Amino acid sequence: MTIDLRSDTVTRPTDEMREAAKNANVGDDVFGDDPTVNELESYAAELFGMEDALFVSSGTQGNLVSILAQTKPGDEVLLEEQSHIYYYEVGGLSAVGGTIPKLYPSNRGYATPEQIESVMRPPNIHFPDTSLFCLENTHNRHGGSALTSDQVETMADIAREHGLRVHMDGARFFNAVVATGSSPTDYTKHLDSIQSCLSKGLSAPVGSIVAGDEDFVARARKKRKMLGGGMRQVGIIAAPALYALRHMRDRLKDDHANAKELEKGLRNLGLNVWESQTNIVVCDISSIFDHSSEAINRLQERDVLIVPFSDNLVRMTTNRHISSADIDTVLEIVKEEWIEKTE
Ligand code: TLP
Repeated sequence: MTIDLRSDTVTRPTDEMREAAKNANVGDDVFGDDPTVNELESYAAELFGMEDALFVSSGTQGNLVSILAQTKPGDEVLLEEQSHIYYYEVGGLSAVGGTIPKLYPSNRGYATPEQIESVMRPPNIHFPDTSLFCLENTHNRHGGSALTSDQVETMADIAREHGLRVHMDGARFFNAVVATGSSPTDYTKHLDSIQSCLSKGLSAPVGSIVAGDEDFVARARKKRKMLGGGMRQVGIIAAPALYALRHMRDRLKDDHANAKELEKGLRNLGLNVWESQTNIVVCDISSIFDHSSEAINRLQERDVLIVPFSDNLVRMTTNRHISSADIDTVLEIVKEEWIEKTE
């Protein structure tokens, strides 16, 4: 049996989700007629403590419509230097939105006031308008690090002092909520908009939520339409998404516990591993291999799938299909393939 640690996006829908999809009441959502989507959007708005919410096809689309709804072409958008929006979203904010990114440094996703101030521009006729500040929680390329709500407040306050709006890429927002013990609204009260994926650890087959105030969501809805995301009898996928949002949040703690076991086990094997705060484990393989692809290929031959993060780093992501027995198996295979066979 393959042990798939490539991502939490590989999670398949549960039987309850398939059942919910089969039985969903549907209508034409572009007319606002789909009762299941409407139920999902109002449940999400309440859960996120925002005025309104929008169901979108993916995290990438959620971030893009959020940026488009809060900027104009030529604006500058502040992004963390390792952020998913900058790294992995095909440059959509520039290609589609006409905005330019400016990157701020951080310590695993948390930027101090000084770090944020260091990239702020003073008013000047030559400069673009800086209109949006984005943060990522949990932070993917920083190994699933979770911001606390106090950290989000500090970052958002500085951005606001400069007249910026604040967007959170919360693809794994509920991992942060579970890891810190804060409530969703402890975070969202500091935000203008949030994008949160339902298709990762929550295991829905498709979709993300975008939330914010009514005006923002109305603009985002129109941008989604522009991008071809006005879907029709979409209750078919909104029903499993609603199930995921209602019932799958608490289970994320199991993924975190398994990631912790994996982190500890790899360290016990003498490997250089980042501290794991949620469901992502990042390991530096440069003391053994010239390139991460070698480390990955060796595990793939034993049916363990992981992904590269750089020439030296690999990422392993726990998810609903990974048990604690699987972690033991992975550690045994790592010991054989990475340590014993390279001695
Ligand atoms: N991340 C995926 C890949 O794109 C790298 C993964 O396997 O982790 N924000 C963050 C922080 C994400 O990690 C992702 C997906 C997204 C946005 C985009 O979500 P989707 O894949 O639904 O467009």
